[in-house]
Amino acid sequence: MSSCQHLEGEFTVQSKNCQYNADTIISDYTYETTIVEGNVVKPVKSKMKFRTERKVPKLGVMLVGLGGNNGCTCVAGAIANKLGMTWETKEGKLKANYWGSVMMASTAKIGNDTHGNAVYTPLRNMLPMANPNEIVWGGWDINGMNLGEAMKRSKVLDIDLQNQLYPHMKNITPLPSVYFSDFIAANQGERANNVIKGTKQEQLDQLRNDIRNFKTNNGLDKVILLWTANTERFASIEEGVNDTADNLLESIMRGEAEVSASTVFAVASILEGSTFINGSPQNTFVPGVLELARQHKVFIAGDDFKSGQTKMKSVLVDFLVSAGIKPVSIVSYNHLGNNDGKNLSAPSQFRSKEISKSNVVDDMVASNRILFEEDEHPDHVVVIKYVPYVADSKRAMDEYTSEIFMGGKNTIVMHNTCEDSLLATPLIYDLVILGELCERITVKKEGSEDWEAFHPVLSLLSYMLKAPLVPNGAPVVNALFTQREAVINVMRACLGLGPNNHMTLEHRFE
Ligand code: NAI
Ligand code: DG6
Repeated sequence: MSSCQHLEGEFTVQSKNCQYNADTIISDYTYETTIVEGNVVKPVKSKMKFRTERKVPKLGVMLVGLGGNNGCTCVAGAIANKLGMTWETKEGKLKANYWGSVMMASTAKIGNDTHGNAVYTPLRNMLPMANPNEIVWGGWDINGMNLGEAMKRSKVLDIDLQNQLYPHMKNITPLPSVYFSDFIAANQGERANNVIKGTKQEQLDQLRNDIRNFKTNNGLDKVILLWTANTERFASIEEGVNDTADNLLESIMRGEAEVSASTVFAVASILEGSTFINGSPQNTFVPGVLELARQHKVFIAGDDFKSGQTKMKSVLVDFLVSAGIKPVSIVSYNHLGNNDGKNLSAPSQFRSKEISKSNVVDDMVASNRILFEEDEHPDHVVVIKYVPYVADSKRAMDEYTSEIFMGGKNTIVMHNTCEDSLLATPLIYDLVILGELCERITVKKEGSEDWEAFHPVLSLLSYMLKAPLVPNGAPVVNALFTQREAVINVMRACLGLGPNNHMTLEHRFE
């Protein structure tokens, strides 16, 4: 019998380090790190308080790319869960769930019971957080198809479920969007029948109006924007164009061609005080956006959902390198037949994806100087092919070759088949739930009078992202479980609990 115990409901922490007030949870926390200077290693402690606002706001999420496979699956999934839908399949009756969402469907060890058994809690019970069932979903798409039809077009969900969802989806239509044909593949042109006309400045103003109207019309406390639209080509970073916040705003005013649609959305979001998350690989966050986010103290996070092949890679390579095994060749093929695959069949859009898929092992490789020389990397190749027949069911094939003990070689081959949007959608829920929670957490460092928010570049969302954006000078962490522990341990800190240390000393002595 398993010795795992479970805390099913909400819980309270009983400790002088954790104070529950009507509106806030305030914790006293000692952050312990280790500084290394030359050959000297010094433990360092710093004291701080964490403050978490307890009231979960009425949240609206505006998806850019609402009518796409991820966009409509996201809305469909929330409706199906909210209404507790069940549907018939050839394998029997299924029920809506949030599997694949780390915030909604995973647990974390919170402590031990009095017999020393590990006790787990759903992550969603650790702190007050938004529930996707209660989120108001909306957004934009350059294609005007209603979400009922878009759901059919996507071929993602089972037909009995689609039939039940259709009446709830058919009246949701995406707002017209900003379309700059030069940034996405030419093969997307025929979809662009729902676009905002006018100058770049007028388009920006329209997006800002859309955000305000969405907030007012739905009585929302807060709106978050998330880009799940087509992958764009990279924008070139040019002096006087997008290198500073002022230059970027002026570029939009004069209609500068090198400002992408995703950057215009990011600017609109920041100016409206809404967190902006980029689920695609392109460099939406040009230096001017980064500066604007800092000026307005608004969160931005990206880039590119880490959904399947890359998530596996950020586990497997971490395992290999931390086991003292040297991966020397990683070859990743994908083929898929959805509209994302069609867009990525164009070279410059593929290049954006190739970059975000290729950098994901760098930190793990760099962590082991026994195996790898400075600047030595495994050969790493990424191939993506468009095969319409397989639609959203993406096929990913990976070959990992490693050097092992005494000149041996080990090759691991993996084949993964899965609906791409069923992997990505739960990440959308996670990104907005965690992003919103982070907006309610502030820290007061010892000796300071001020409560400080997280850095505007919200790197805590890295778990869900292939190419995590981090504050300037901060190290990028790709290793999946390190990213997950960071989230859990920050949540524990908000409750005055130390990090999970996994030492289980209570079981290691007589
Ligand atoms: P999709 O092609 O089905 O959906 C994208 C939607 O964006 C389309 O409906 C399109 O009309 C719309 N669109 C394009 N430009 C727009 C604009 N300027 N404004 C508003 N809407 C616009 O693609 P899917 O499968 O939903 O993926 C969305 C994005 O997420 C892609 O960039 C993809 O690379 C990225 N992604 C997807 C993952 C997955 O597992 N599904 C994982 C990682 C990233
Ligand atoms: C083909 O690779 C299409 C892409 O959009 C991916 O499906 C997506 O980036 C997911 O990639 P991964 O590596 O996280 O499974």
